[in-house]
Amino acid sequence: MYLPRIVGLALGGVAIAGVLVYNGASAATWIGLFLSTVIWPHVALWAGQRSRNPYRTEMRGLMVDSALGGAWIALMEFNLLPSAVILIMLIMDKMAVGGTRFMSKCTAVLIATCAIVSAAMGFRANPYTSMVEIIGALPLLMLYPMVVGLTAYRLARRLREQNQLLAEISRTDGLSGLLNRRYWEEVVSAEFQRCRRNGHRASLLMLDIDHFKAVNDRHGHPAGDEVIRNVAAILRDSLREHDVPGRYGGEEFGILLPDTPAPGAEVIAERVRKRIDSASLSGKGLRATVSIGIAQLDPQDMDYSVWISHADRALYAAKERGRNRSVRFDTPRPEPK
Ligand code: GH3
Ligand code: MG
Ligand code: MG
Repeated sequence: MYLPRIVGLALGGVAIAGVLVYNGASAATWIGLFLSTVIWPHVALWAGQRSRNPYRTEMRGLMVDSALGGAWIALMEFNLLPSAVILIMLIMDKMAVGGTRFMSKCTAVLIATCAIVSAAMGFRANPYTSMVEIIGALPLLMLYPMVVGLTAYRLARRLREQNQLLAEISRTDGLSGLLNRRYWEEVVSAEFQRCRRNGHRASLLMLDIDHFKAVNDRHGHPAGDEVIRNVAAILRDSLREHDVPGRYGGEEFGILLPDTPAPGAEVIAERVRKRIDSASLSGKGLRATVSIGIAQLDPQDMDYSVWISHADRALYAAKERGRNRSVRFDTPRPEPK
């Protein structure tokens, strides 16, 4: 609230000064004006930065703004235009920040302060507004709504950016940086529908790290995590731009290969497998192999989960046949290597 407050109070100060000049106010009143419009915003910033609950401190600061506004309306002896402008600006920004409830609370504080100060002054009222006072109130009337509008826009934009970030985080698996299972399956489902509509061919790979439990048991979970991260990095590096890898489960990955019939998928699977086989997968030089199941989309499949289960069955077959290999669904013999 620092910028809108510093601008709003400065402009409010100008509006009030217009009246004080006209009324020939005392030195004490001028000092009061200086304190409440020039010094107070800095005090509010300082208090907010030191606070353990900056939000609550800021809300209290906004209430102080209203109290000060009420006091100044009484001190201006209800000079009509500046009083009305200050009142409506203080209502508007409270509404923008905290809705009708917060606005009502602050306005009640404003009215109470105004009543107390006015009573102390013997309820003096002098509502006539001169030309000088009209001119003094104009900057507040014209500029402050722009500042509040800009602040609201900036907040809305930040909210949108944070929502986008949140959406991205909710799609991503934290360890590997690949899509998480839920979103990867959504992409597979969408591709499944697309291929059914237009007759395109696509394939899935299911990849599982071999004897991964042993890696964890021998080298510890952090080393296992590093292996998972490095396998994910190799996947990202060795796939084409429109291929979609995801982390399906613990040490199991799914890879969607759009516009790729089974023979092409086998080439890609072998490329990935060999790269992982020959790579060092941790700082300590850990090695690991993977088994890969391959399934081309079958137009007979009822839904995408059948397609995934075919790739899974092929993966199971690759494990059965000795691991560190890729196997195509429905192939009678292990793939020649
Ligand atoms: P196989 O060759 O048959 O796949 O043997 P495996 O040992 O890889 O298979 P298994 O499914 O028995 O073990 C998988 C292990 O992966 C067990 C689990 O502790 C480990 N694991 C799963 N998720 C993570 C993870 O996020 N980090 C680490 N470090 N380990 C994980
Ligand atoms: Mg495994
Ligand atoms: Mg597994």
